[in-house]
Amino acid sequence: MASSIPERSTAEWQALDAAHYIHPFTDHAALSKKGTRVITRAEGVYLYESDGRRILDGMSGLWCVNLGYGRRELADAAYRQMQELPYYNSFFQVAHPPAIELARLLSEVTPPQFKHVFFTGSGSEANDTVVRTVRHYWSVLGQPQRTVIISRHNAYHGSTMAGASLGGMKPMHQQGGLPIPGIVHIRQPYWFGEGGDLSPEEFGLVAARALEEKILELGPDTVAAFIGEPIQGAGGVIIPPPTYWPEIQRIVDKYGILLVADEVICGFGRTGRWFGSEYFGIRPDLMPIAKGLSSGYLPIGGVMVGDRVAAVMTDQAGEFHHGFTYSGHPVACAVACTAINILRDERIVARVADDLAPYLQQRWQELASHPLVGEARIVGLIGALELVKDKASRQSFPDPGEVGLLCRDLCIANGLVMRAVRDTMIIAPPLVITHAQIDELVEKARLALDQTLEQLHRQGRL
Ligand code: PXG
Repeated sequence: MASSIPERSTAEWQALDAAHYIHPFTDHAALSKKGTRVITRAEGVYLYESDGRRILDGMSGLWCVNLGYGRRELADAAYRQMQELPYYNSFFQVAHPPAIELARLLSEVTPPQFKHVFFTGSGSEANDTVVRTVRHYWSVLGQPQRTVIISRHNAYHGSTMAGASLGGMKPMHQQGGLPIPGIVHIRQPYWFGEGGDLSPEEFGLVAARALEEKILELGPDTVAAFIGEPIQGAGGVIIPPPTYWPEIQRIVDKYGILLVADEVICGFGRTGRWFGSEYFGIRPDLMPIAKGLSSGYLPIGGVMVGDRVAAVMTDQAGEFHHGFTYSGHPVACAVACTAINILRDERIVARVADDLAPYLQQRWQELASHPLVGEARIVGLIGALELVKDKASRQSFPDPGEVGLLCRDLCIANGLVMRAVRDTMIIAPPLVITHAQIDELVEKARLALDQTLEQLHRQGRL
């Protein structure tokens, strides 16, 4: 049978896109002026546009294609499973091998307290599942008043009602009457932007103690859980000072509240450890996962449920009235099993820690001396550059976001996808990137920084 996706010119795709397709997180008036960029194929760490232009994907798609593009084994796993059993559910006391095998594999690669998983179709659904799980948990334990979940400003936990509420993105809250009740936010551990004269270590403690202050303000017996990304991704790759997470762990232990580490970005090797929680030495009770779980090849997410919660949910809770048509989708599970096996067999997480991360770190830090860069920070293969008006005082530009966008567009023109979050440039390349490709990434980033600086001088803005 011929492909259902016909050959069309770039202009034809753009016209059809403008006529029919509502994109996520997009201002369509602005898009239709420019025309969408059309990506037609990809291989390894490179994307190809409809006109054949090659671009180094410094963002692994949307923080997910950790194994790079074009892995035949993942396509084969999907093809085989589609022929064997393309769909069945796990609702009515049934299951199928791919979901059971993936649950087993996850219990092996996650920290020891995790032996159970609840599957979802995405990271957002995983975080909706978190809200329902923690409230149900406390209710079963006879503490139904423990409903409040504490999160952080500028966190990202998804775009469903609960996911966007847990997130701390103001523009998202302003659309649709969010957050939903019972979700409150504390400050983020963003030393570069908010640390003032404090050292990173001092600031880390101050930011963590905001959790204790909030717990005391609300009343400890009303608080169900604290949720945080080990490193905030969409918020601008905010790497907390080393004092932050240990202090958070102390506080959640002291008040007995559940700790949720959102591993949707940090999970599956991004930090050089299997999970960001391991990098920071914390012991979460729940871990939402997605993205790298299938290396982005098919949509799948889940919540790892730690022993403390699993004991209650599996023994005392009766029926949990929650689930999705695609919870544990067999094809997505088969692909995820293969992705995990590739990570293991090719020792990719260790290679990130021992080889790729140290090399990228060294090259990334070279950019710190650029006149526009106020800070270059990186852990594993996730990093950021803070673009500033004045390096010494960490003074930002007057219209946050403008310079970042300029730099991002110049990166793309040079053949590199590097994202801008306000004036913070961020990268999270595939975990299979080579040294030569790291060199290419850094050189293209440097060129874009130089061009940005030149334009700012020309416009008299520096
Ligand atoms: N948690 C975290 C930490 C995420 O980064 C989600 C949950 C939600 O996952 P789903 O699969 O529902 O998208 C995410 C998603 C960006 C961007 O602009 C980041 C995400 C999604 C869309 C855009 O960086 N992260």
